[in-house]
Amino acid sequence: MDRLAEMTATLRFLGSQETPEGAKIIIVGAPMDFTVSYRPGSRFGPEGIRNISYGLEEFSFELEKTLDDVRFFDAGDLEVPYGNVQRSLDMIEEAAEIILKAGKKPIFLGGEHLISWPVIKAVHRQYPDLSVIHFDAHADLREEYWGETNSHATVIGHAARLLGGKNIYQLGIRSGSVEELAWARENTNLYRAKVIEALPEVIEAVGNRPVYITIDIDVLDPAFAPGTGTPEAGGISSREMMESLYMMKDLNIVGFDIVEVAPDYDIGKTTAFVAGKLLREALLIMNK
Ligand SMILES: [Mn+2]
Repeated sequence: MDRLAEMTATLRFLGSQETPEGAKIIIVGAPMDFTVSYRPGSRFGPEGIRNISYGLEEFSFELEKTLDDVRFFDAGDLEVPYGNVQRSLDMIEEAAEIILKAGKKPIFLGGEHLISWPVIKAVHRQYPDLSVIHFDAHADLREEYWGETNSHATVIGHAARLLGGKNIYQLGIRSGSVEELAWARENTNLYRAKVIEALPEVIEAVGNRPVYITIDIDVLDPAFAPGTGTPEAGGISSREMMESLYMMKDLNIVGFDIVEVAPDYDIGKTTAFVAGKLLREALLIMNK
């Protein structure tokens, strides 16, 4: 944990402790956006989310819980070497490993969606019966994208091959290739465009097993989350995403991330405000 304590942070998320001592949840920013297929900028996501967090209440009106009662530490951003994908992924995995070995729960802020892959790898080592609940507009099941196997379009494919695809639940998906759709039908649990209608079945299937939740903010309709690299029309509302999180509050959540927030496209910081509120509620739900 000393390594995380030494990380420099100019700003920590609302309510964070100043040191990792006694924290049960650790937030780490992974400002990486080197493999994106359209417009970059999610490297500024963690900073954008922290910035707006001071516009939120510590108290969740709906959960009736407050961040004051959550022992968590926002370690700041990893200093990923820009352009070096493999080294960056290794650093993210190492950070996740440190958190898990210390008996704490990791929350990662992207960055592009590929950052979930090294985190899921580390969490899976700790919890071999891990399931993943994946909120996204995109299937992210490609084997390679423009010749690269490590891409934000391949991340869930990697996870599915590691965990077994039937342990992957994909919600809100409304974009992908014909091959991805066929592969998903055979190998994962993909609920096309559906989120809240599909969740009761997913929650029942996961049961008490450890679960990792990954939220690509583009699962929301661009009307609710314009600040992202590859917006996709026809998504859910921020209300539906909040309700979904509340529905999962009794699950055994052992890791969590929010990815693909790109503040430079974020009119009125709308997307960062949604992501920040989701993060606050996730902290409150994971505080067990
Ligand atoms: Mn996506």
